[in-house]
Amino acid sequence: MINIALGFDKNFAAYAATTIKSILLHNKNLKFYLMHDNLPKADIKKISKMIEEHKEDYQWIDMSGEFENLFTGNWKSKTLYFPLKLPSICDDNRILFLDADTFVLDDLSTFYNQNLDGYYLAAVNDYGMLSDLKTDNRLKLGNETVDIKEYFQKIRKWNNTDMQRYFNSGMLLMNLDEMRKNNVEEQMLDSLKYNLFAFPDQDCINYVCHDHVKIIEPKYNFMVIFKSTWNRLDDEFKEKLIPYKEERIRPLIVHYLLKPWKKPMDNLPFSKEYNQVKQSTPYKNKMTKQEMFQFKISKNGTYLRLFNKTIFEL
Ligand SMILES: [Mn+2]
Repeated sequence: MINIALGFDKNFAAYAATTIKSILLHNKNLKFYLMHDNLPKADIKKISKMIEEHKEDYQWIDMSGEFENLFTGNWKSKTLYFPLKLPSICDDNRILFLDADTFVLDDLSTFYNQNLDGYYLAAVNDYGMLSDLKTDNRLKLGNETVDIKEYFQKIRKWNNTDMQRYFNSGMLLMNLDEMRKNNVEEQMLDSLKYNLFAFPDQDCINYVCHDHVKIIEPKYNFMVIFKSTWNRLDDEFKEKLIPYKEERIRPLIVHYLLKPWKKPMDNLPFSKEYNQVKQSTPYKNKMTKQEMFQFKISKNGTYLRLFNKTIFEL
């Protein structure tokens, strides 16, 4: 049995459905834990039916009363906090948490059943963040902004060595037994009371689990990052990632920091396959707000698109 958890609201239902469908296409004997924030009944019905058609198991968890009034940064959705509660939501020994902007390309079972003895979880180093640390980017922190280096080095007090082990929270293979044994859920919820985290869920999980994480290869959370972030990566990372970027080798899990449903970004790694899979979900004809209305001003082009029709382009 493979337990898989996702957390999402109405805005991400179509993309969560695509993540789920990609898992269903390559895997068997699954149980989905679907944590949602006020998801309309119509969405619950559609996604449930899709999973039932594959004869797999699922459970909806209504999180609408939880995590009120916490800082959510640019994400503006409290769903990002949902994975913190998985040790008490799922009573099995492990679970795979995936963001609703991920895409699974293969059988998860060997990966899922790997040895996690002594670890709280397995995750992939956030190589995009290592690259962004070379910039003067400013991060939202409550009502203020702070320089990215100052945030990590002075506020979080994570030095370069710590940052090599700083993991991305879009894919977390959790050892729930070990987490429960060490009250990790309570520690994480507690840490939110005394800390303001710029990347709320991710920094909170890193803060508590840092010394107990098994850092694994990027192919288990191949992050599709901005071009400028890519250009600043250390050569060592670039070399490792290029075969996935060029679709010569299939990673197990793709994580879209740049979104494959936003045009004209549809030339991203594995985005053709992503959109094909999205076409086989109950959301194939549904356009989300992002898809209906796209506006961009940049050096490379300025355009306004409504319902996928270009209104103007410069
Ligand atoms: Mn994500």
